[in-house]
Amino acid sequence: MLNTAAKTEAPGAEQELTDGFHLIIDALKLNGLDTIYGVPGIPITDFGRMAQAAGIRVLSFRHEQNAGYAASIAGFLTRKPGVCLTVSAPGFLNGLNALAHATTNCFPMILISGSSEREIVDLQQGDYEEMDQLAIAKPLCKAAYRVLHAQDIGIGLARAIRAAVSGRPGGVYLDLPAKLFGQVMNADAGQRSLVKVIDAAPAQIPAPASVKRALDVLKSAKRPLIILGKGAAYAQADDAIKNFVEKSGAPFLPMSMAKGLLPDLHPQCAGAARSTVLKDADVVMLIGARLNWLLSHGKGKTWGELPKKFIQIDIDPKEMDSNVEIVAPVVGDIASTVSALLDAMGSNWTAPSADWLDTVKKKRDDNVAKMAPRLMNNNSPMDYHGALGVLRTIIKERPDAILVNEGANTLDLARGIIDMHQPRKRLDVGTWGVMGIGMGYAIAAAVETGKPVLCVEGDSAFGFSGMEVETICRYQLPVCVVIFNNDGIYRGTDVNSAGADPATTVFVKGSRYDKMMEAFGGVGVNATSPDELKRAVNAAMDSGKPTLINAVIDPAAGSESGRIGNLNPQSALQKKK
Ligand SMILES: Cc1ncc(C[n+]2csc(CCOP(=O)(O)OP(=O)(O)O)c2C)c(N)n1
Ligand SMILES: [Mg+2]
Repeated sequence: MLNTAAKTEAPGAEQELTDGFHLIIDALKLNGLDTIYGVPGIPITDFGRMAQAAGIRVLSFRHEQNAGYAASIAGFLTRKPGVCLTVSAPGFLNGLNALAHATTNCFPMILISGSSEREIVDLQQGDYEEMDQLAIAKPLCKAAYRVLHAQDIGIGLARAIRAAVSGRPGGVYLDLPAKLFGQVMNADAGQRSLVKVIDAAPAQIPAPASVKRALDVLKSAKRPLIILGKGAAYAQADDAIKNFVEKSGAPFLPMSMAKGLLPDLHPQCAGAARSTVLKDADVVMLIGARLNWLLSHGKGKTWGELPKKFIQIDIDPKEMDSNVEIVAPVVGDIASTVSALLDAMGSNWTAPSADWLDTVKKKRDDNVAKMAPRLMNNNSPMDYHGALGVLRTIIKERPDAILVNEGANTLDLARGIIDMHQPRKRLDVGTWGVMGIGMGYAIAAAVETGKPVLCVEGDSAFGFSGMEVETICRYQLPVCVVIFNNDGIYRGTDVNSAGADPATTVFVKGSRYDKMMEAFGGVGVNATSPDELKRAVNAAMDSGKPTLINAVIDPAAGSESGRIGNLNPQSALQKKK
């Protein structure tokens, strides 16, 4: 229903009127965009109030970057663009990091920012929060649009939605100048100007010849491997993907956010035999995974000496041959492509040789057995393994909880140790390895799914979004934040050999992050052993109360940059200690 603003006062000219404020709200609602993550201020404060009054859920954050990350992961979880709302210039810039992150990670998101007066901005006459936001946003997103007239709001939002979700999803910027909100127009004409986007992300059916070629290559494999990326998780084609992987009989390796698409404890899962399968596979099928740095670009030491053939399934044709030759490119959306593959496989697909499957199984079982005793230690202060062993069991017992994870050691070790059992339950730093997604992701995960959220955060990682614990308390969200507090970045033991200032990687020793949560009425716990940690997390997950657990980790337990220390530049002049 149209959200009519007012009637004209003029006698004899009575007509229903609407305005920019109401048209934006109507356009969002018409397209099912019912949640906004943002920070209020000029010129969007009243818009936020009105949207809330009109039934849109408007979540106010303490910093736009966190609201932006929330919107980006909402997009990943729902396949609808997550909406972030900010003020002009500084608020816009704070949101921009998340918009670029959404684009890089292929999450659909729309950053809507209010902006200052065009006439003044374009003549650079020094308006309040003056900035040519559209020009700045353009290189960082899939598309950027500005709406100048109330009658174009419907089309503007329709374009933004389509750009965000169609093809390879990504971030879209929508610039709404202050004046637009107050523009008045005839209500009927306003309603007619709105656009309900039909089939926003149309299926992209792969060419049958490309499907056949891919299956021919897969069939020829002696040691096949399937790699599932977060694109496969995003597709929400969970049953088809599971059927395909099982029918192929091939070992599969989930990328971080694809963990749980098939359970990590599935007999074909090669997660615990990663280096073996990457080295020894002769045919590798990528499903919604890119050959970027996370897969060592498909070449070099990680991939071993043996020649490999790559099959790649991706919605973006440009992805093919990005790093190495793809002998069987299949361009299409993942749901359509995987069902086409399943259809074309027929009913008598031959499983890979027992030799290959046994090699992978043996490696996996050996690695799991090696790790097992370390996960059961009850050391105090804790090491990563003791603490993560406890969290692994908790997630196994609560497989529908959502795990948010960031840090260096805290990230890399949790990724390897905590098994995931259901699709889209692991949300983490993504393609850039960015710190700061934690509280924004946790808030959106709770809001969008209604499931309990367990956030496993390095103490440094947490600091990037820590103030949002107030937001978590304000909205009473079922979020349990566990901070792996090792007094610093990677380790808490560095000393500055040159002077009085602390080393660059250490924080105040013995900090009590749990007190932050108590300041806002949440539950704070200081846990010094795996047993204490287990009790506190279970209590938080049972109660659903906002909780922050300061998990005291041995400051000497971590390693530089977690598992990616090799990416640090080295000089021949100055060998690192
Ligand atoms: C936005 C951003 N800034 C800086 C970094 C560099 N960085 C990578 S990991 C990390 C923090 C690691 O420390 P912590 O979160 O405490 O995890 P730990 O290794 O100590 O468990 C930082 C600052 C980054 N990845 N992203
Ligand atoms: Mg740390």
